[in-house]
Amino acid sequence: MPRDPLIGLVGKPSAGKSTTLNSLTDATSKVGGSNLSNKYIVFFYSSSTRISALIFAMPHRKLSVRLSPVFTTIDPQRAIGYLQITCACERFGVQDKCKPNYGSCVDGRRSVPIELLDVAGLVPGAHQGRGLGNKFLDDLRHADALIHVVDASGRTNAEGENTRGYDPSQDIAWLRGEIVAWIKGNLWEKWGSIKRRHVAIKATAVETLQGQFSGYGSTATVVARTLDRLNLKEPLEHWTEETVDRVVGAFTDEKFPTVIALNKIDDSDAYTNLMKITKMQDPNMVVACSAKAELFLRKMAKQGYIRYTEGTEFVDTREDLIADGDPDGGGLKELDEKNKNTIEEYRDMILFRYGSTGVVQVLSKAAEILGLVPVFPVRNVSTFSSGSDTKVAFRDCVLVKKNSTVGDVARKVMGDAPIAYVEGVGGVRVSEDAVVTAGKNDVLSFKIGRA
Ligand SMILES: Nc1nc2c(ncn2[C@@H]2O[C@H](COP(=O)(O)OP(=O)(O)O)[C@@H](O)[C@H]2O)c(=O)[nH]1
Ligand SMILES: [Mg+2]
Repeated sequence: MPRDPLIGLVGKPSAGKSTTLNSLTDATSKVGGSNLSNKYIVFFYSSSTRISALIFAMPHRKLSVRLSPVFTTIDPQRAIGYLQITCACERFGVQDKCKPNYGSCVDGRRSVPIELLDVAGLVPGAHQGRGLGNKFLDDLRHADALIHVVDASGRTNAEGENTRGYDPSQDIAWLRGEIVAWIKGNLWEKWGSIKRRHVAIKATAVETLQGQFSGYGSTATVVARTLDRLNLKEPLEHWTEETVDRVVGAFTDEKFPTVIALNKIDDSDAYTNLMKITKMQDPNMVVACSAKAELFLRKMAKQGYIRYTEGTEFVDTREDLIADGDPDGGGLKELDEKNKNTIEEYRDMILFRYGSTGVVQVLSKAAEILGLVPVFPVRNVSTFSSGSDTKVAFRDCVLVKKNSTVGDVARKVMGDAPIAYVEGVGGVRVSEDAVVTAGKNDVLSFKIGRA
């Protein structure tokens, strides 16, 4: 059964992992309804044994239970963040009827829950067991993509201790190097016997490597893509150590695609580092952000001091709204001087300069490199409803990885229930082999029964 995607936050101590996690988790969007009596069995989250096991201590995942709304923090390191996507309701002009079970949808901008993992404890030398090295690397294997949180202010050194003028571009190379060294170490240690077995059983390179890499959550497809990318000529038994290094490097990039979050852009020292790193790295993989600012803005919004649209530059205070002609100031509370200044500063340093705090964009970027496709399982493909209440549309949304088929989605959503056929928009039958993409085969109704 396909797992739910999991995004890991990595980075040295004090880079801002926990702050980033909290800022993405503490969503002002409401979380689901406590409608446990809903009879339609949508195995929405039950496909994830982990979550269901942790929350309900449920022995079997086929239980038709919806998650209770209190699922923001699963354990100190795991949390549910909200990924912003364009909802299918917009395409069909039913924004008014759109009522997500989890997350929210405002005018077609939908916040979809996604699991995040704070992978703490990485320090240089982790692969040799330094710090929480082994624990870190063990956590890491569950992640499908990584967000590397980098302290772009240069005010913390490689170990996360206070300093000034540290070059944060070093962290980018160093972190990937740790992962590569860990995987290489495990492989190289046994290389002699791996080779002998490979020759003796006449295995393919994919089979042999997958045997070694499955522990990192790899699949044969990932290994095959890695080898395709390298286009190696020599058979595995003749690989030199240098070839093995290249294989491990390519596998790391394939298995752990990484977004670089250049954090702390509210700090005056960050700007030059930012310019430098954006020039060095694939600009498409780098996002500037301020987790601290995002956390602050969400908190102030939640407490009724400001209006803030997450992921945008739009912040309104009571004063702003009064100036705009609303004598009631939108019903917002009056800010004290200190918080007023902080908001002014964030506007100047971040919102007007970068267009947003960047944190929402960090998560979107991670979803993009993973190629996550939002799919909307419905009961009825005309009303888009999930239950008897046809006035409510698009209750559910699941995120699947790119190249997933309709059949993959069916198993994720329906578990082992026998599917008679699958209906798409317009009542057309959709093959279980059809690939789901954004806008195509992404609104599906699974009909239970024998075909
Ligand atoms: N200026 C600034 N400080 C931040 C930002 N994000 C985190 N911090 C601070 O950096 C320190 C370490 O943050 P934390 O999230 O605990 O880092 P972790 O060790 O990577 O989890 C804390 O004092 C945070 O307040 C940011 O965007 N800007
Ligand atoms: Mg932390």
